[in-house]
Amino acid sequence: MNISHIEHIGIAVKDLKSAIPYYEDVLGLKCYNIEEVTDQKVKTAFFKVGQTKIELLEPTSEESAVAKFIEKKGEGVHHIAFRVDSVAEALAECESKGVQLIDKVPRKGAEGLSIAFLHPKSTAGVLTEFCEE
Ligand code: CMX
Repeated sequence: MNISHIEHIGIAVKDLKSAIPYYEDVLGLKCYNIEEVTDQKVKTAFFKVGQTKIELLEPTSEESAVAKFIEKKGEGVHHIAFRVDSVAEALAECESKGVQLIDKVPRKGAEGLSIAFLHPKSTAGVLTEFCEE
């Protein structure tokens, strides 16, 4: 696979309104997009840091993976997302190397990207996402 850079770091928060002021007023970043991803049951807020984005994730349902994560571990870093040329190819390579996939085929994520996740039990404890434009 060809990873070009870290596309984003996903951070689980209880609510965007309480978390955004830290990123804007303390770190001086600008929230340039707020978007709900109904498929993933989250509302997201994006900030650019060079080529990489910070993606804040607020759960919109108790069944959301992010709600479950916050309940278990509290707010904090939830996943890391790598930008690849082809999510399908990256998944095929991971599967052939014995990595457990969460998504067998790419699906639609925030900002119109094609995305897929690897299971944290196969990736040294870090929920890992691939993204393709
Ligand atoms: N990072 C690291 N480990 C995680 C994790 C995370 N984000 N989320 C769960 N885990 C661990 C749990 O701690 C647990 O470990 P133990 O068995 O040692 O306790 C194990 O994975 C199973 O966790 P669980 O709470 O029982 O949750 P599930 O198995 O039901 O789901 C997962 C876990 C990763 C499969 C699910 O969260 C998932 O499918 N995630 C991918 C989709 C997603 O996270 N979407 C939200 C973001 C969307 C976006 O960016 O737009």
